[in-house]
Amino acid sequence: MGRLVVVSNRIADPRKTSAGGLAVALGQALEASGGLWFGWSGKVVDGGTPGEGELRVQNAGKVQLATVDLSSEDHDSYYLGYSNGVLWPVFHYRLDLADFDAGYIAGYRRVNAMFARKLKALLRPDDVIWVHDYHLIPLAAELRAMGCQQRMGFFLHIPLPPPLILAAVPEHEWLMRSLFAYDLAGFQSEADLNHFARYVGTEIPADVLGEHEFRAFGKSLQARAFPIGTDVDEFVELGKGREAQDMFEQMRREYSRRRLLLGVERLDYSKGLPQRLKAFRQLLQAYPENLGSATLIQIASPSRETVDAYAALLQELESLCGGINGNFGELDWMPVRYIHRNVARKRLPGLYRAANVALVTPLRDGMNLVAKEFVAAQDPDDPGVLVLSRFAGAAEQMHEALMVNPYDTARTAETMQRALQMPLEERQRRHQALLEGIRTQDVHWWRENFLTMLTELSQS
Ligand code: ADQ
Repeated sequence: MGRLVVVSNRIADPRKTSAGGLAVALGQALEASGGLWFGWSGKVVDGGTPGEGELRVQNAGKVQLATVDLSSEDHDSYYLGYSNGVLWPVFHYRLDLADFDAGYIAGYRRVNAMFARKLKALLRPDDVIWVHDYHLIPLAAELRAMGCQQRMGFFLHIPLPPPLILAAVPEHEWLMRSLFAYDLAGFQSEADLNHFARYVGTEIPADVLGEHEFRAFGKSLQARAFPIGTDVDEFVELGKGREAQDMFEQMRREYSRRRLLLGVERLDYSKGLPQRLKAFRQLLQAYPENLGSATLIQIASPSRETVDAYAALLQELESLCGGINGNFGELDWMPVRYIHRNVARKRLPGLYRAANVALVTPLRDGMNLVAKEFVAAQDPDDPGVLVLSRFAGAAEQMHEALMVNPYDTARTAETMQRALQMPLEERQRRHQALLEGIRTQDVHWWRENFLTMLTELSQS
């Protein structure tokens, strides 16, 4: 394989622990090939020229990190507007929250074109280019228009909705057409791949050549599901560190007389937080033996708060938490601890391990790595129980979790109760099977699968 070039909206220095499993896994592949990671610097230049941004290249070990700034106008239209105001809600099936402002698409195209221009100057002929996520769908088409012949793959980290939902995006044909500039498109789940195949079969003039091969606009495209995993070994190691141990001991001390349920996510409407809180309220109502004991720790880190839908969600959550604590709480017991902050990655394994039950109940999620990290962090002799939404991509793999429909409040509460009461032997059996699964299909497996397929295509 030639040099690997990774392109994503945000980049991370893979040497830092805060970077997370994905960055570490990509970092390893980049390091092995002396690769390049290209993306937005995170910096917004007030009053900067739209479609222009300063390029900076620095070395992080053997890897080159190349970043570009965004003007405030580009940030508003490309990032907040089109990526997070149109694609994120629609791809999570939330047409009601999409803001189809006609001005956003221009910014989305402009930034993709600018990234392509800046990146092209850094490319070598035998590079293999791997583009990540919904911010950058048209990047390959922009590169191809400038004559780039390199192999290019794309991976979508979020779900791909069914054709008729996708078709609500005014530019859906253009978006899907630009996917055909890649050689390989990867999705999180078989369900997403199936949506893609149906879209291609119905919405554009295309030939479905096989289960994984499609031809349209004079181009062939391979498409497959590559479910992303977590770096299990890295996470287990992190769990042995002082920060994680301290966290675990602190939680166990503080909640020695309680049963802990835990939710960890970015504050996002796709994660099903209000539905979860309502189910927890139902748990307290329907199973009073939990009063004075069951405690939900809900970590929801701040995310995209300038977008309206997020401000509304924040208010709803605060009101639900206040209602539950006010109605059920005692002087010495608060049923919900809601924390609107990030938890340092080094402490996360300790928090997961201290919990009796993890609630991973998104309404829609590409994969959900919290589910996998929770399993990786457990003590195999006394593991916690994973309650998982059937609408997370992870549900296709993690069959031994307790599956729920997060819209069904009564059944979700019943499942929380079942999780809290599960006998040790059943917990161990389920955990062992889950752990085996996430170990076999970890983030390195995911990366290798994708890159092997992309490079094999290169040789054909
Ligand atoms: P996210 O929507 O961000 O990612 P997820 O996969 O659950 O969702 O989490 C990604 C990482 O963020 C995990 O490593 C997790 O530990 C960390 N994280 C989340 N909330 C945190 C918090 N409050 N404090 C500290 N760390 C936190 C998108 C898609 C997912 C897909 C991933 C990877 O939406 O479906 O699984 O990309 O492809």
